[in-house]
Amino acid sequence: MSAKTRPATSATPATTRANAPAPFDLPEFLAASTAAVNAALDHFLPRATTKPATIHKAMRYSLFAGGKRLRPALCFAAAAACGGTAAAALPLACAVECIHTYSLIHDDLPAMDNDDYRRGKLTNHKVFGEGIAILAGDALLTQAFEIAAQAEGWPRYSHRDLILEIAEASGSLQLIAGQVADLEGEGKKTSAAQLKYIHERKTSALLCCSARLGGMSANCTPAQLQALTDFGYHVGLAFQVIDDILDVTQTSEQLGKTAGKDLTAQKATYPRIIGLDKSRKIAKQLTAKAFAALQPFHGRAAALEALAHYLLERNK
Ligand code: GRG
Repeated sequence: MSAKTRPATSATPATTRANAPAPFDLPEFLAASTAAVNAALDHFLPRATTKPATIHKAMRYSLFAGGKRLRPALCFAAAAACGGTAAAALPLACAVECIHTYSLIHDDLPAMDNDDYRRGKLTNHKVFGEGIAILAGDALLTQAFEIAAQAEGWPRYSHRDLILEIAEASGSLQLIAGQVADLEGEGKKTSAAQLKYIHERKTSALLCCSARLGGMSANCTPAQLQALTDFGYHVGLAFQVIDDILDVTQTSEQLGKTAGKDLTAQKATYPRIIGLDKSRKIAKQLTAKAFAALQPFHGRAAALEALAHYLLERNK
């Protein structure tokens, strides 16, 4: 990472002029964070030629298909807010991206959402077949724990804490619970409360976990960890509301996946339940709550603020 995008340290000037906050270059931060995580994932994963080559090709195919790398960026940004380094957060940033990619591969399977396109490319099962796609997802899930185990330990957070954090966010009470409720809700009338339950687990849990892991990699205080939890929770919900909006307002080309899928599958979404205008309002309110959660950082969370704003305004 360049000096400009490196997490803030006490040597980082707080202002460029008196009373003016330092401008934060989010595109540069995202580019540096993506480059760092891509290089590290390439290092951590077995080569595509390693036997059995099919599975390693399939894992790499989806992992390097051009995802936005938002969860790693959140992890780095949270580490920076707590005075940590990108280097310490790197294995954890890679681990959450492996979990995320596994969930997308499985979500796209015929038994689930049955999607042909993801990240602008054919889905994993379309290229490698269903059996290998299931195994590639399984292998990425396992790989996440192998990578996380290679992180340093910190005085306040042991490897046990890191592993528990990732397991809980991706287990049957969170990520999987959200997917189960999503599957079971298809074609049924869903209340706003049920929808929130799905969003909290399917989307917010892993985004929240990414922010918390970044904080842990900086040996954050319990108060900072709580602030990151509140931030990640609200930003995660806002992210999913925007995702639902984009599904009905953007084209498949813009999204890199099949647009309008939620409507076709009769999925519960905010636009479907409360309409587009109210959905946009809710996304803004959630983002405001995420901003408010950053107060304990006293202006040292520029990357997190910029990310929350970007996630609200994104168009893909
Ligand atoms: C465990 C099978 C299984 C599923 C868990 C995560 C999930 C539930 C399903 C994946 C599909 C989905 C709509 C998830 C909600 C979160 C979300 C909007 C994911 C897309 O994240 P982006 O936009 O994707 O960050 P990229 O491709 O940019 O990384």
